[in-house]
Amino acid sequence: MAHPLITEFENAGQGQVFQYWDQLSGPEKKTLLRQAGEIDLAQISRLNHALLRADAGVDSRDYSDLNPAPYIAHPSNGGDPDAWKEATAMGEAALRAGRVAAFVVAGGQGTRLGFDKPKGFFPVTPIRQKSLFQVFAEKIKAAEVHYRSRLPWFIMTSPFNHADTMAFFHEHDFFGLSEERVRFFRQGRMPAVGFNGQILLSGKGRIAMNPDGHGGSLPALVRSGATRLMAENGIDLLSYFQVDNPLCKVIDPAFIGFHILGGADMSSKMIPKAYAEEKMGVFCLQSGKVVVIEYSDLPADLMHAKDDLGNLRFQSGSIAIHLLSLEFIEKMGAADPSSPGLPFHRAQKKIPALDADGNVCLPNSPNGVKYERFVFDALPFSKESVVLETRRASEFSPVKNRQGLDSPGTSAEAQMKEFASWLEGAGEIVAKTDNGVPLYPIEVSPLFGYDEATFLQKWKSLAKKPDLNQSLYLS
Ligand code: UD2
Repeated sequence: MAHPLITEFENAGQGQVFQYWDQLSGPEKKTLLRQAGEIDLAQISRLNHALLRADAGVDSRDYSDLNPAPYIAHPSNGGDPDAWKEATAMGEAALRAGRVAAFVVAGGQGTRLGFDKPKGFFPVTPIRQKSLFQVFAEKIKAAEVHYRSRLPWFIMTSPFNHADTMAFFHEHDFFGLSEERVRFFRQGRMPAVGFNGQILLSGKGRIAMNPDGHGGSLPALVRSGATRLMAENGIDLLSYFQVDNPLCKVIDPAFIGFHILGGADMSSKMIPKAYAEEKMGVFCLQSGKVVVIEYSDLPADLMHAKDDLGNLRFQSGSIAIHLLSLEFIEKMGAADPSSPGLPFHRAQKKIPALDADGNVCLPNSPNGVKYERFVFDALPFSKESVVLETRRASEFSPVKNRQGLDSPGTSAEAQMKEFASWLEGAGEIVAKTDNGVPLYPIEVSPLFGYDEATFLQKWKSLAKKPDLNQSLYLS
């Protein structure tokens, strides 16, 4: 008699998953059954029905009531310096009280960068070539020292990079952090399907599975016990960031303060987009709620629309930095049916899969879709939601592509420019090229200064200032 799971798949029209069953060894059968057991067939059927139609790639949502989302301006762009001071003081108090934990989503596959290891291992700093994970670890360590507080760090991996990520931290002694305060957990995964809705195989005994998107972080935070740990330790705020942006202020008191003062469940940082097609989600207001419309979904006329001053009307780009309150994560990530849950999106991909002869092949054009959830889809469920402007130069220079825009080269330059601006803020003169890049490489360890204010403090305390006319590493 067939295994009940096989019968279930056959009844759901997904019997092809087990078509090579008779050729599999005992352990291979076990692996396949384990993978198949993770799949919610009713959910796949619903998603296929809703998202696989020929026109489903074209977003069919109604955008007639879409308006730009209001945001709190940065002082360099007309924001109220007193309000920022008040918020910073409020955030610092929350940090000293130990209310905050850091959280990085590092489960993505980083295919664009062409790096065959987890993206957090990528060397990014201009001189020391520190990895992304090391940069974040040192920022957290520095904030712990500065606020005399404990800052736990949650790291979401995927089932594909979990073991490697943990090994990397062990190998590097957790970059000086206390091991018990760094917690790893895996996000969920979803099967890839062909355009006919059939679940794809990546081997005769293996289903083509993918991470379920960074939106999977909310259920994973609950499922893994991270939220329970937060509650037990008096932590009610989570500082969320992506693994690809070394300039990110992992811990930002002003942001924390505005989130608390605004009574928000989920808050976000924005920068004005550099140009209409820049690949960033855009903060909008829809039915009175803040939402992010991903760049690929924003209709062209809205993407290019200008306001009376000639600026982009929908200019607020998301740099994927958020603050989330514990209660909100618990509500959004709960497994019970009362949780609103996040919608899935489809992404057309070239998925390595078995062909009709049972050989694995990487197609030249998309052969199916991955289903993913996006964390920013939680925003409209937030009772209040603060959108805070930040400066691109000081907070956003991700490493996404091998070359060109958002590449290791542009990110190293942006880091050096930022470090140079800190030195200039201290009254120093930094020699630069015509493009404003420091002539001599500069790197400031987060342990020396992790933002302009902490840098200034340390710089002023130096009895003897280093020579700026040579490569400079400050640690
Ligand atoms: C994201 C945003 C975009 C903009 C940009 C800023 C989406 C859909 N788009 O674009 O609007 O804000 O960032 O840099 O988010 N990840 C996981 N698990 C997954 C998938 C992704 O942990 O299953 C992580 C990944 O490791 C990375 C982050 O999420 O840290 C962003 O993923 P991405 O590279 O797919 O997002 P991107 O650059 O297309």
